Amino acid sequence: MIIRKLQEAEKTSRRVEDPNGNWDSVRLLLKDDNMGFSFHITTIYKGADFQMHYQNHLESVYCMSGEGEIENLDDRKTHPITPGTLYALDKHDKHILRAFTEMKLACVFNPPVTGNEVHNAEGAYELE
Ligand code: 9YT
Repeated sequence: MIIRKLQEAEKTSRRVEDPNGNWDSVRLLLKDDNMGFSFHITTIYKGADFQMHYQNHLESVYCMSGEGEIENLDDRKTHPITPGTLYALDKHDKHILRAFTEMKLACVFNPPVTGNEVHNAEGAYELE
């Protein structure tokens, strides 16, 4: 069994900051935990407005707090994100995330991220 605390994990290398200043993320579960997914608590900073495209991963995101929106760049539809909203990028959907306030999100990745990824120019993570 694995027991971890966010308050302790965020003091370690499990906490990563976006080099572009849009978010930070604490990876509570990573590939080497052998769960088949990774689990992250991600903070999106107020005013963030950025594109992502996880070509190699499926991602599910649950909003715990804050307000924002997601724009699906395939159909150009925009969806509000408020506490209780889940979005799942089941088609590797290319998207823009906008945070009107700071947002706290719980994110799951399949396959799991290793902890060393940074977004490439497409806003994707390479497979390692
Ligand atoms: C909202 C979102 O896409 N979060 C992704 C997780 C975060 N960027 C991370 O841990 O790399």
